[in-house]
Amino acid sequence: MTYTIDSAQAIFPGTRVADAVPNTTDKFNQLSVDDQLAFLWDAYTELGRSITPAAPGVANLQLMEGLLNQIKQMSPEEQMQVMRDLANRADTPISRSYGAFGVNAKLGFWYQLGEWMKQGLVTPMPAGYQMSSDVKAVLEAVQKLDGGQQITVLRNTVVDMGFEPLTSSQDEKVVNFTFQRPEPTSTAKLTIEGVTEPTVLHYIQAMNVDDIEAAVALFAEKGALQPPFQKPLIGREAIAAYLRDEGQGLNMKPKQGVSETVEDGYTQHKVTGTVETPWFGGNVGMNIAWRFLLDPQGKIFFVAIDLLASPKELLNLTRG
Ligand code: 45D
Repeated sequence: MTYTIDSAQAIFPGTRVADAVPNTTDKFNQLSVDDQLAFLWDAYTELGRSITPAAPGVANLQLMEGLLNQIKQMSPEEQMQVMRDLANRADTPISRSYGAFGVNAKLGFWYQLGEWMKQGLVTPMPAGYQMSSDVKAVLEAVQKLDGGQQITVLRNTVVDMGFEPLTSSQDEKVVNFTFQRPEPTSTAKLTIEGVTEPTVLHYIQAMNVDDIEAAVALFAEKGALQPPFQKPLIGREAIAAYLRDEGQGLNMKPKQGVSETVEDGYTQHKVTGTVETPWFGGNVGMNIAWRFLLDPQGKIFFVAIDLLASPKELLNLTRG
């Protein structure tokens, strides 16, 4: 048997991912638009406190300065309408501009609006809004999640906003929104308890210095990368575009793993540990598993990145 991307997805089937994240997102999507904005504002005033101010500070917001200033100058009613349009994915000029932003640009855009809301320059809520019991239920669901899961829910809502024409692709995204690494990454040799496979070690090392090219070169021509809760991205070009948008500034701290030879010279490796996003730095460590399948040439045929259900899952290295 040779592997296909489909069959590769089933390696290490005992891995328990954080289903609570898509479940909570579904509940969120069922709220009315004003309830969604109220939920987000509430969740953000809690979680936003642990955003490291240095992160957006070094990210370049000039990219969308025009758009942001336009919103700042609007009346509170107009500002509310912009936010409703974004949440509704309405086809408006602002919603289209936003839809063309990469993930970190979208987060940076809202970060700036959030700062202005705190300063009273942008309105956070519709006048006279009363929180519905539906919102309270979703807020309670979110409070039960761990920090990594909470910031993932928040991030997904930000990513889903705005209008994207069906023809838009990753390459057209405004991706030159980069982070400066606060401190040079340690040059100490990376070790993962239980895994010595060079391709796996090189992958993590390359990502930890934002060397996307080196990381992508480790993939097979038709290799695939499957981000948390998403379908696999297939081929080096798609993977590179994705990693340039979403993979920069991450601090990957793999701890332990397991390796084994499977069929036809393929090998599989499961590695667990934590990943920090530049937005939250050491304040939030996401519990992550990487499930690698390497081809007989030692190239990455498939890797899934999973957000784990609980810290206990970090120790689940069984093959079954
Ligand atoms: O008023 O090996 C709201 C890959 C509206 C690559 C707002 C990876 C209301 C390969 C929007 C709420 C990338 C897959 C205001 C590994 C409102 C690989 C503002 C994994 C003000 C390991 C909201 C990477 C704001 C991972 C400003 C797992 C919200 C990365 C800000 C995960 C939210 C990164 C932020 C995550 C959330 C980052 C900044 C989950 C950031 C989350």
